[in-house]
Amino acid sequence: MIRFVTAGESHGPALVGIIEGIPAGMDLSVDMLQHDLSRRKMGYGRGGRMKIETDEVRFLSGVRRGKTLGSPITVVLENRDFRNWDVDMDPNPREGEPGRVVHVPRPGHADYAGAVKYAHQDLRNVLERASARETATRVALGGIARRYLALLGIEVCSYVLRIGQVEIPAPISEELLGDLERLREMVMGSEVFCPDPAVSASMVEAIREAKKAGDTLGGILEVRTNPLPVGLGSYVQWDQRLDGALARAMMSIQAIKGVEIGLGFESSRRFGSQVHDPFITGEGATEIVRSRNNAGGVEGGVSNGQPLVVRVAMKPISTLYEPLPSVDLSTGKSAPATIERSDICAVPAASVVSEAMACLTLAQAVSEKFGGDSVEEFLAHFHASETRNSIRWNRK
Ligand code: EPS
Repeated sequence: MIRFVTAGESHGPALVGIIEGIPAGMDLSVDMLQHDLSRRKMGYGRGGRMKIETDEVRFLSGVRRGKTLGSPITVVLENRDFRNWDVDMDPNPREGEPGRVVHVPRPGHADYAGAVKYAHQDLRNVLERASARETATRVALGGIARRYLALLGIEVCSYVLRIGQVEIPAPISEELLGDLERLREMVMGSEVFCPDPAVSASMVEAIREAKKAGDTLGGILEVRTNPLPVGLGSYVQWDQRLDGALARAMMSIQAIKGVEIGLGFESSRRFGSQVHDPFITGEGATEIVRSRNNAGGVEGGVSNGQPLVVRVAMKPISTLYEPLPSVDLSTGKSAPATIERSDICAVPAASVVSEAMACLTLAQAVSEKFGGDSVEEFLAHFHASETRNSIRWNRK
């Protein structure tokens, strides 16, 4: 079973993540994780913090000489900005030095509910952990999960479909969706990770306008895989459904407000005949294929051999440079919401984080199905299993 936790405050000394359940003998080095960590820092609309952080990852456990040990893997990412916050974030008591306290909650942020819940007087005690800085750790752990999935040939990618009112007008071509490498190149060629260059330019413009107005923007992104093995997840119990696990994983990302699988909400507007994906007999009547993928690769909570398609909606960042009305919790008087340095739009970054969460969730489902303490055992279990779209009774 694969489990993971993260720890660390946004301006504390470091971020830490632990993942266990990755089999022994898998090739793993920090270089393999660095590309995703760099991508997460990119995207037009990010704030000044991204120039400070390098997000270089270090292993503290679980890896030796480039191979996993089967023991828990610990990753650590230093917060370089801590040097500017060492008094405020000092773990030791500091009498008479309260640091930069925050008393006015930002509408839309965890500030208020978190302060009431944990009885904090200083909202910094909430916002430091609620911050999306934590997602750097998820991307590091997601990179480990990505390597694990790659052992089975599973690939995960993502792209941005909408920023505010600017949206890709037509579906991305099937040809491009079928070539994940090319799709990735197109995404990386865009400042906002949108594979359509013209739309990408309009998205950048929309973010620029929002910045000018002291406002922020959200958007929609999509995560997609190549065809998955059949049989990840299960219909037998509510908490084993793969779509349920993916929805939870995506909704756990800061500022995410909606998740759709495949056709998602659109399927509720159509007749069944326009929604469900017909079966077609393939080559030699031993294969079965589908004429479309409205299900997004999951039926009955089980992967069905099609690519997984998950769409994720992100709300606009809640720190506004033209702040909304709020209340100073220390005086009870009206006050504009606190302004903390922040991003204008973090949808491109969220696409990388969503990929990481998809990798982690799929890795959990893969390990549930195939198990294995070593890579050899894991692969032997996989090769002994029925995971292809086949007509079983015709195969002998
Ligand atoms: C964030 C506020 C900003 C973002 C941060 C998330 O941080 P700061 O207040 O230090 O400028 O840059 O994101 C990251 C640091 C990151 O690595 O993604 C927030 O309030 O959630």
